[in-house]
Formats: sequence, structure tokens, C-alpha cells
Amino acid sequence: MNETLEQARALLENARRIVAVTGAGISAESGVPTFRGPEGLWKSHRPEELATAAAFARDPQTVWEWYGWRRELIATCSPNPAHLALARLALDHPEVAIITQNVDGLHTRAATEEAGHVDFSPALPIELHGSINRDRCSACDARRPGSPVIDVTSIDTLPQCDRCSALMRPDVVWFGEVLNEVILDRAFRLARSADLCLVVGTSALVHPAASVPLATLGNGGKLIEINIQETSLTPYASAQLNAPAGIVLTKLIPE
Ligand code: BV8
Ligand code: ZN
Repeated sequence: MNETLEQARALLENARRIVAVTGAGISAESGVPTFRGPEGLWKSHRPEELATAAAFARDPQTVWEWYGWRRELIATCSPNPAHLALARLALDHPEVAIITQNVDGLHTRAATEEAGHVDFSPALPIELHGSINRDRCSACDARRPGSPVIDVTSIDTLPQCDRCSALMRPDVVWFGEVLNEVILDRAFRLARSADLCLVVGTSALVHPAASVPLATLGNGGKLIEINIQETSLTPYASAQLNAPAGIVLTKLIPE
């Protein structure tokens, strides 16, 4: 891997504009289960049963039970060296954007750890799929920080909107739901204008997020893939670093 690491280092040093596109794999070393890995979340659950608006309408208690469990688990996890390395890169290099599919908030916490508590920092991510730590009203557009513990004993004990009393839901994008247009447009614009895309810890299966790295390629940019497995993006990568993100990114972006 050393030769590839050298290649990746050279690409990073020469890059003018960099986007990092991350998936659940970047949080694996923090203890957040991925979706499709051997111990993945989907193994014990079925996406169509849980991560859809129809499932929530049919059985909000079960959907909230799953998100409540994930929220409590994520609260015990911390950013790992991979998140911190990307935050360092974004703070040290003038043109870096972190675009994440993850809803765990660990990039945001890494930005705060690396740069202190600021309202804006180049290390803050664009969250394509929302945030598990925020609640959104299922009827009006009220949002609020998510409650740490969800009482799922009955419909009446589930989180309700302070404004219109409708059920609150996790502020994430479910399958079959469109992504926020402004966020998606910004992600594609940044990817198109980048000359290097770092793709970290994603199976590249979920669209439209999986197409963001292709926007860099489509404009003549290069790809570095960091993943413990091959994906559909691997053939397009100028360097494929086949090892855990925490190890690779710390070598690539030393403290
Ligand atoms: C949309 C938030 C327009 C919720 C998520 C039929 C009907 C409707 C839609 C579709 C359809 N068929 C296809 C679609 C489109 C669908 C889609 O892409 N489906 C896929 C499964 C085929 N997309 C959508 O529905 C999107 N909306 O298209 O709207 C529309 C509307 C109506 C009809 C048609 C179209 C919305 C998608 C957003 C879904 N929400 N999350 C929640 O989290 O609960 S997606 C979910 O999967 C996560 O956000 C996650 O980020 C995402 C992708 O997964 P990955 O991050 O890649 O994670 P995964 O576990 O898969 O892989 C981990 C990787 O890490 C692996 O490669 C592994 O090797 C690697 N790894 C592990 N450890 C490490 C590591 N790498 C490095 N180091 C390590 N240590
Ligand atoms: Zn409401």
C-alpha cells in the first residue's frame, strides 16, 4: 500500500480544490455500525421496514424505537482519527469541502474538536441525508434538537410538535424521499469544480449521493478511494487505499 499512499499524497499535495465524500465506513472505527457490512444495521433490520415515510406512517413506534436506539448508541461514540484528519485537512487547505451521507454528526463534532466551537468552519460537513440528532415535524416544518431518549410505549408518548402537535420524526432523508435541493445542488457544484475527490467508507450504492464523486471525474478530476472493500467506484480511482479509514487518513494527513 506504500506506493499507493505515495501516489495519494502527491495527488493531495497538488490538488487545488478537494471534496471528501464520506459514508458509514468512516464512522465504523467510532463504533457506529455501518449499513451493509457483516455486522451492518440492515442485517438486523430491513430498510423498507424502517427508513421510509410509509413505515413511519404505518408503525411510528417501531421506527422511533430503531432511531432512538441508534441515537443513544451514537451519543456514546466519538469522532475517530479519520474524522479528525479530514477536519484538519479542511482547516489547513484553502479549498476543501466535506460532503457526508452519514447522519451521525461525527464530522460536526470533529470540526468542533479541531477548531473549537465556531458557528462556521470549513470543517463542518454538508449533510446530504440530514441528522439523526435533530427532530422534524411530520406535518409542519418545525425542527428542534432531538430528545436523547424516546419513550415508545405508546403513540402518545412519542415526540410531538410543540407548534402543531403532530408527530415529530428524525430529521433524516428516508428512502423514496427527495434530498434537500439546495444541499444537493451545492454538493454537485463543489464536486464538479474539484480536481480531487476523496471517497471514504461508502458502498456507493445509494443515489443520488453515490453520483457525487462521478461529478468530479466527469470534469476531469481524480478519485482517491479509501475503503476496506472494492466498490463500483474502485475502477475509476487513481489510488485505492484498501485499509481502515482511521489508519489511512492519519498517514495521508499527519497531525
Ligand atoms: C431519492 C438516512 C428521489 C436514513 C439514508 C425505489 C424507490 C424509491 C427510491 C429508489 C428506488 N430504487 C432506488 C431508489 C433510489 C434510492 C436508492 O439509492 N436506493 C438504493 C438502496 C438502491 N435513493 C433514495 O430513495 C434517495 N431519494 O432517490 O429520491 C426518488 C424519490 C422517489 C422515487 C424514486 C426516486 C434517498 C436516499 C437516502 C436514504 N437515507 N440514510 C438513515 O440513516 O436511517 S441512506 C443510508 O445508506 C445512509 O445514509 C448511508 O450513508 C447510505 C449509504 O450507505 P453507506 O454510507 O455507503 O454505508 P454502507 O454500510 O452501505 O457501506 C459502508 C462502506 O464502508 C462499505 O463499503 C465498507 O466496505 C466500508 N467500510 C467499513 N468499515 C470501514 C470502511 N471503509 C473504511 N474504513 C473502515 N473502517
Ligand atoms: Zn408541527
